[in-house]
Order: sequence, then C-alpha cells, then structure tokens
Amino acid sequence: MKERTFTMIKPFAVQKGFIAPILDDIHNGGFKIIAIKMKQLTQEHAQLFYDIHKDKAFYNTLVDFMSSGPVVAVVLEKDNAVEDYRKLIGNTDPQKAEKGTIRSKYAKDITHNAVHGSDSIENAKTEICFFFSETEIYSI
Ligand code: IDP
Ligand code: MG
Repeated sequence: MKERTFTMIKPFAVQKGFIAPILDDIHNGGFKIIAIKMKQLTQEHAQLFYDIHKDKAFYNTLVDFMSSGPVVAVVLEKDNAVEDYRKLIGNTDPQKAEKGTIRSKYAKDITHNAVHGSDSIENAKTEICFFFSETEIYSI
C-alpha cells in the first residue's frame, strides 16, 4: 500500500553539500519525492518539532543544532515508506548504522546524523503538516 513518510536533511549535511547525494540514495531506494522545501528553522520551530524529546539530556543541543542552518524537508511516497525509509537511513548513531545506509555515509555523529525519518505513519502525518500545506504536496 502506498504510504507517505517525512524526512529532513539536517543542517550539517546541507552545509557539507550532501543534499544531492542523499536525494540520489532516496531515489535509488525507490521513493518518490512529492514535496520538497529548504527552510531555516527558528529555535521555537525546532523545539516544537522535537517536543517529544524535551525531557532528554540532548534536547537543547539538538534544538540549537537543528536551528543552526537551513534544512531540506521532503515528503516521500512508496509502499511501506515509513519502515523502508528507517531501514535506508540506518541507526540513530552513525557508528552503529549498517554500511551503505544514509547515516553511515553522511553523518558526523549521533547529533549531526544527516537526516530525520518519521518513526510511524501517525508521526509522519504530523511532521508533514508541520512543514507543508495540502497544496504544496503533489500527486506524481
Ligand atoms: P531518530 O532520529 O533515529 O528517530 P530519536 O531517538 O528520535 O532518533 O532522536 C532524535 C534526534 O535526536 C536524533 O536523530 C539525534 O539527532 C538526536 N539524538 C538522539 N539520541 C541522542 C543522544 O543520545 N545524544 C545526542 N543526540 C541524540
Ligand atoms: Mg525519532
């Protein structure tokens, strides 16, 4: 069944020039891009996006990092998109990410881990709405 997931190329990967190679891996993974935008998150936006982690020790570092430069927000479509995209990006910690995964290839460390990927269909919907209005998402 066609499913949507949400990804964000994080500031470190954008600064390093990894937008194109990451989108290439996404394409080769069989995902269709149905919405895309570059955006600078404010501290408040980043806090809200990662609200689920607000009690974690790494929260402030994460918020500072995520608002340190532009991100690329992307809506992806594919059968089983949520689970398959998590497989394509690999473990949160790039040291533990399987060889060939996006995080193993483009991340610096666990904070600067190249990309975000939704962890459930429900969260994908919320995260897509966070960045895109219905008219910015295309049927391709
Ligand atoms: P995920 O991105 O693989 O879903 P989450 O546990 O949802 O991982 O954490 C959100 C983000 O917070 C991670 O992508 C990473 O940037 C950061 N993060 C998670 N765990 C740690 C940690 O132990 N130290 C520093 N940053 C972390
Ligand atoms: Mg997560």
